[in-house]
Amino acid sequence: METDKPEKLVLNQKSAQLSELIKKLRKGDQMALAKAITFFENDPELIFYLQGELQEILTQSKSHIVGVTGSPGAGKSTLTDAYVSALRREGKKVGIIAVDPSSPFTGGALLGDRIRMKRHFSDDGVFIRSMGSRGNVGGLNDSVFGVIMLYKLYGFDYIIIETVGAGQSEVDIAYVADTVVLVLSPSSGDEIQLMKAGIMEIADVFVINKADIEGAELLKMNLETILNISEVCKPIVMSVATSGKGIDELYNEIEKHRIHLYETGEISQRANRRMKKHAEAILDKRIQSVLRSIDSNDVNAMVNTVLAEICKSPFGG
Ligand SMILES: Nc1nc2c(ncn2[C@@H]2O[C@H](COP(=O)(O)OP(=O)(O)OP(=O)(O)O)[C@@H](O)[C@H]2O)c(=O)[nH]1
Ligand SMILES: [Mg+2]
Repeated sequence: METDKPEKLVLNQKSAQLSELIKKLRKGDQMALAKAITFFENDPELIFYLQGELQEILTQSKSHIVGVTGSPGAGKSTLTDAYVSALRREGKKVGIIAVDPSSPFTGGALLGDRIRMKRHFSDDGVFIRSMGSRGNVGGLNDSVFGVIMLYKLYGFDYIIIETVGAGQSEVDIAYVADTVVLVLSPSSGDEIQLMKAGIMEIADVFVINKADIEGAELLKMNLETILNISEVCKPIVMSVATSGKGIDELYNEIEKHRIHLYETGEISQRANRRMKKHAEAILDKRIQSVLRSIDSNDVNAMVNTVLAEICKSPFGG
């Protein structure tokens, strides 16, 4: 009688456990959701055991993915907190992914502490998961895709992803979110943000937060000038996240954009773009693991072959 290899048994066991967790999380069990996320973080390939549900997610889920990005300290977490309150008043369920560039991948206490949505902590219509971005070019951790799928299975109406807009991550969020909110503030040296290539394209809604401090109007004027020159028409919301000023307007602008995506059919283009990025992330992991599996003696032999080729070439010694 043929027996299964040990790896296959482990995988079967894992997929059985994952199926069980998925059954539970679909009934609203947040503990099961947290455990399922950890499963994915450890093994992104488990995604392939979601086949049946995957179809359903893709065809039926209307969870709207909002990316909130911007300079460090611009007020992203405070703004997200206020926006979540507005969504909760409408009875919407919200899943949050907070990406912190400095926290190691431990389920991320760091940002969890900072975001500390005190009011929402005991609210079962809200779930917060933070993740580190360390080791990932571009800031967003690859497992963001798996978490999104699990959030969709759970049935969140809105999925909010907060990323610090350092380096490339503003551009990355554009591959993941349906609506990108770019938070600028007069205290964050955001004149520089405005000059960055690509920023006009990725933002769907601009927020000038900290409208209560000096420089906010000037920042708005500069942004308007740049948008005019580029012949781009996008909304600018002025907000004071700490007092809740401007949050209703932000809510409305995101709704308008959401409706626009459905009316124009762009929503499926964005979903396809996200799936493609997901596939790329999985492929990248596979390539990395193949590279790691190459024996060092083989690598030495390959180096010697290349060395010999160089020596034979007209440029060689
Ligand atoms: N004056 C003023 N302060 C604000 C406003 N919004 C946020 N802050 C303060 O700005 C600081 C940074 O706010 P956060 O919400 O943590 O900013 P963040 O963009 O999430 O920061 P990182 O995640 O570290 O990049 C906090 O001390 C907030 O209280 C605002 O509208 N006006
Ligand atoms: Mg924050």
